[in-house]
Formats: sequence, C-alpha cells, structure tokens
Amino acid sequence: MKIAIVCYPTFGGSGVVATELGIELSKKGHEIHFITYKQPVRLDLLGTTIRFHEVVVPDYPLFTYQPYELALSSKLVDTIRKYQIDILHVHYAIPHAYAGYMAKKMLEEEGIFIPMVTTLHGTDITLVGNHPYYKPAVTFSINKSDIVTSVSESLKIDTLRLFNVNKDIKVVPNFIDTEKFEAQYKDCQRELMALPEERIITHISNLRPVKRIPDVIAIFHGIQKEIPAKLIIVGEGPEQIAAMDQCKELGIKDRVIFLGNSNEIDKILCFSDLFLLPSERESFGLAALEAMVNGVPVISTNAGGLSEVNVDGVSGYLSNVGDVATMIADGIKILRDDATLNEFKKGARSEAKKFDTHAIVPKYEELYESALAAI
Ligand code: GMT
Repeated sequence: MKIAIVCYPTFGGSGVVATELGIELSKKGHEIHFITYKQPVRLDLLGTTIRFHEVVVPDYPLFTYQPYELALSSKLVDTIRKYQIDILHVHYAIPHAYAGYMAKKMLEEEGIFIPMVTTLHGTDITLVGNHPYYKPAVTFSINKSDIVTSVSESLKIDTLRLFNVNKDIKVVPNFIDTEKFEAQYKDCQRELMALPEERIITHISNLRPVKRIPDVIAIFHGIQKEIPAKLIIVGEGPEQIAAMDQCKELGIKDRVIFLGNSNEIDKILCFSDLFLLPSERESFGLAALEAMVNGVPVISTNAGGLSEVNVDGVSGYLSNVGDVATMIADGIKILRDDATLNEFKKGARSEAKKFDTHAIVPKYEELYESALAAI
C-alpha cells in the first residue's frame, strides 16, 4: 500500500508513534510518505520506501496567524495525487483530521477517493480539542474520518464522554520493538552519570504542567533521603526553570541533571533504575513503555491509560494523582535492594512485551484494508 502519514514532527509521543509506525510499515514493503512541516525527529531512514514532504507556510505579513491547515491540505492533495496514495493516516486530530478531510473532499472533485484514518493520541481530546473554541471542528473531523483509532481504552472512553461522536472507535495501543532492545547496549556506561552506590532515577517528557514536574522533584527528594540517587530529567518545556528553582530550594541541585531534548533515550534508559511519570493525565504513557522495555520499573499515577501499561506491583506501582508520599514509599520499596529491583526490572520487560510492534502494527494494516474495501 502507499500510505501518507501526517503527524507532528517534534519530540512528543504522537509524532514518535507515527514515525515508528511509518518505519515499521516500510519494512513490511509499504511505501510511506510523511507529510508535515519538518522531518520527524526520529526519522533518519529516508529512501525509496520512505519519503518526507515538507509543508511550507509562506509568511504573509497581513496575517496574524499563518494558515497551516490550508498549506497542509494543499500539500496533501498534491502528494496524494502525484504518488497515487491509497490511504491517508493522520495522527492527532488537531488540525490534521480537519485538513485531511478538506484534502479528501478536494480530491473527490477529481474522482479520487481516499480513506482517512484518524488516530487520537490524548491531548487532542482531553486538553486542547475539548476547548469550546475547537470542539465543533474536532467533533466534525472525527465523525468524518473513515476510521478512528485511539491509543487506549481510557482515551476511547474519554472521547465518547467529551464529544458527540457517532463513529466506532478502535483501540490500537502504542507499540515498541521489544527485540531491538534485547540486543542493544550491553555496557550502559552508567559510571558517566552516577557513583556505583547511587541509583539512577529518570523522567522524560515535554515538561508541561500536565506532567506535574513539581511532583517528579518532590518524589526524587523523598527517595534520595533514604537511598543515594541521581535524577535525570530529559526534555524541554515551560516547567523547566521552576523545576531548577525547586531543586535549588530543596538543596538537591547537584543531584539533578537536566539533559534537555535527546535522541539517545534508549542509552539513558539503559542505565536508569526507576522511571517517574506522575502525570495529571496520560492517554497511554509511551514514555513509560519505553522505560519498561529497557527494564526500568515505573512509578506513575493511575491517570488515563497508564493503568493499561504499568501493572501495579509487577512493572512498578500506580498511585492517585498527587499522592507523592505513596510514590516515595513505592520508589524506596523498589530501589532498596538489588533482588527486588531485578524482580521489577524483569516485570517491566515482560509487561512491555504485550505491546510489541509485531503484534500491534498488523492491526493498523487490517484497518487500512477494511477502509479500502469500504470505499
Ligand atoms: O505527552 C505529551 O504531552 C505529548 C503527547 C503528544 O501528543 O505527543 O502525548 C500523547 O500521545 C502519546 C502517544 O500516543 C501518549 O503516549 C501520551 O500519553 C499522550 N499524552 C497525554 O495524554 C498527556
């Protein structure tokens, strides 16, 4: 099949999932066309079966807001027509499903019929899309998609609760290539980051308020009182400065390393002993799954789809949002001795296997087939 994928190209779960999906589909012989404003950060495999088409929005001083949706739908029309694309798969409803629907309608005028699959990722539903300013357009574009998928049962329930959706939503969870991780990094070089007696605790996100960064720091602060440890924070975002101030105030500045955005997530997770994800909301928690596949137990909240990924007492522990005291106690429980830590590491790895690429990607292929058959 020839598949056009629209996604956000920056650091962030939806873009990562879309990119990994494109890469996997191309390995299976499909021709993949990424259409977005920048080459996706995890996409370094351009070639005959993966192409990237840049959406350029000309800057016109008269406009306060440059019309990205317009440029995207025009680029979609051109690309779909030129490469005779079979399927359009848009990741993140805003504004991709909206622009995709316009492209579909424009192409219909020329007698070209292309099914659109929309994957809902989380914040497009629970945070941004739910705003009254966007809601009618998001509802419309979900209902006009040929197939709608969500990355967890929890997100499906949220979508049906928040929007007047008349489409069946198929749950296709996020995925990870578990075989790849078994082979890589025999030597993690953890000595670069911490002393031999120190545990390494990690948090990776876009450092937005929804991730509850003050809780990340407070949990680490509590754990390191009992167990020598370092905290590595990966990612960039609006909470970073406040987080640095909090570390200074708590007197743990020297134990917390802010690494910024990184393309070496797996290397970092390789030497991590514990992953913190105390989010307010999380439709799935791809970062938790990435930790787990690297054998890193997860302390998370039970918000959204996190309980579908992190299994309490097996791959880590779950708590209510804001229950920092329990998260500290659970972190200490996991890290206190090597035997317990190794048990949780094993548990994390084996739970991650439920989301293996080879089990999940065929679900998307089946959906593409059924959308094509229905057209
Ligand atoms: O977590 C973020 O803020 C980024 C966001 C995104 O849109 O890229 O992530 C969402 O999609 C990921 C991939 O499906 C999910 O794993 C994340 O849980 C989800 N984030 C939220 O729901 C807050």
